[in-house]
Amino acid sequence: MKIDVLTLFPGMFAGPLDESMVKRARDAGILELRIRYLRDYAHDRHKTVDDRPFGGGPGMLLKPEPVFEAVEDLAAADTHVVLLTPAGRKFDQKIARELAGRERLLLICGSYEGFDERIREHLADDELSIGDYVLTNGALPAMVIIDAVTRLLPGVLGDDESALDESFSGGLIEYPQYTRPAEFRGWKVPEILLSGHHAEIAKWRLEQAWQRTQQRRPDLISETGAASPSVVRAKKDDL
Ligand code: 4GY
Repeated sequence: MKIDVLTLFPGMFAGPLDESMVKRARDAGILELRIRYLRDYAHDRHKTVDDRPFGGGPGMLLKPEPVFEAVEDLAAADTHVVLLTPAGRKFDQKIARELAGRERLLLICGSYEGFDERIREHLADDELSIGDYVLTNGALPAMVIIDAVTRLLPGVLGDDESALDESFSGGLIEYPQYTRPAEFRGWKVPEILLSGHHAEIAKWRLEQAWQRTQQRRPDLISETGAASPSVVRAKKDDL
């Protein structure tokens, strides 16, 4: 997969994308990632990328010309062009899977108070938000999306890890997990996990995941596309 990022703050990307799984994916050639500096596409003496909003109001907007030129330079016919903005549809695991299936992405990071509407209207295929808060710019959202998408690319996760990915308690939050020692500062690991009864353990985990999800994230159960009670019951009956 090829991902280009268009940003005014390329320096922010040094670090997070050079570590861990994303680094592995890049080194293996599974992910080809390029950070592009928007100012390189401004041609006046001051490399201007922003301007004041028509009609007045506070702050500055990203002006259309550099962004259009950059996208025309960087995007191929099969490139999915994504604008990062709090006004976009909310990014989640389902969208991560959708993006992981694309050949090429171009992520455009917002800056200042926003963008000229023509960028949104005539360049973007998609607008995504990582959550209902306002950051100083779109660099962190871009990195969040790259991270979530990269671990879904074939060959990035080991077989053990990918088998775990949402397959068992799909759509629910994780069940409690423990490792050694079996007793730590007087706190014991639940007996069932030490029993060796695999079917009973699976049942316990599903029950725990289900209870936790009901308590902490009821939205995951009622929302379409997430865990439905019938799906969870069906899984339980399988055990
Ligand atoms: N949240 N999800 C986000 C963001 C910065 C003002 C528009 C977000 O995706 N992007 O907060 N971006 C803002 C700053 C202009 C972009």
